[in-house]
Amino acid sequence: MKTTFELYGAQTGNCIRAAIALEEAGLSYMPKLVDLSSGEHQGFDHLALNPLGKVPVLVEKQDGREPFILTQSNAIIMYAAGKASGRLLPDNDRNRAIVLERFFFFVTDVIAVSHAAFSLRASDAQQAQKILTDRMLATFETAETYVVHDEFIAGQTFSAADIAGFTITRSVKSDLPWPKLPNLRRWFERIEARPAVNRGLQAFDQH
Ligand SMILES: N[C@@H](CCC(=O)N[C@@H](CS)C(=O)NCC(=O)O)C(=O)O
Repeated sequence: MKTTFELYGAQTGNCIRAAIALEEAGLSYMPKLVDLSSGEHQGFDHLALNPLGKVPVLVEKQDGREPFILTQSNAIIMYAAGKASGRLLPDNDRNRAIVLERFFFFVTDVIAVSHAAFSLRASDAQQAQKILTDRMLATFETAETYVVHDEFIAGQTFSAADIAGFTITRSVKSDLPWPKLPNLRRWFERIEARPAVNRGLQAFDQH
């Protein structure tokens, strides 16, 4: 049965994480650029895919079946992992649990706090924004401990935890206290050099 994937998205951390997961899982897909600046994500066609009017959205098409539509970047990463037999999530229970522990560390303790701080940017709540930003930046000292002895965030192999860590590290790169994070710096450069990561970073460049 022929299967095709389309990934609707834009040049944002959530979309790039989804694209990197598909790339690292070895799934070929067609990136579909959604123009957020013109409000395309609030148009009829996009709302039919995601009534929340958000990206990314993954659409899986198979001959003779209704398209399968999946929203939420983290669900897309997990779906890609399920199709990649051990490449993003290890088969071993304990190894998988550690990957999930660190994946959710980045998703809930770092990315969510960063988004909360960002959402206050246009408000008068500058003090609250600073508290959240400082708390988010401080979490990178925990991330540093993950890569003191291991090459990747959750052990000796690349995983979904590296994907979650990479895009947020990239987006706050200029604000991080790098002298305190020497192992994290080496990890970041290692991830940045991966061909699949590079393809994911460029997925929404010119499509
Ligand atoms: N929790 C969602 C968040 C999706 C989200 O907020 N996407 C942003 C781009 S990163 C978006 O579509 N923004 C347009 C808008 O909210 O109007 C996910 O992880 O996919």
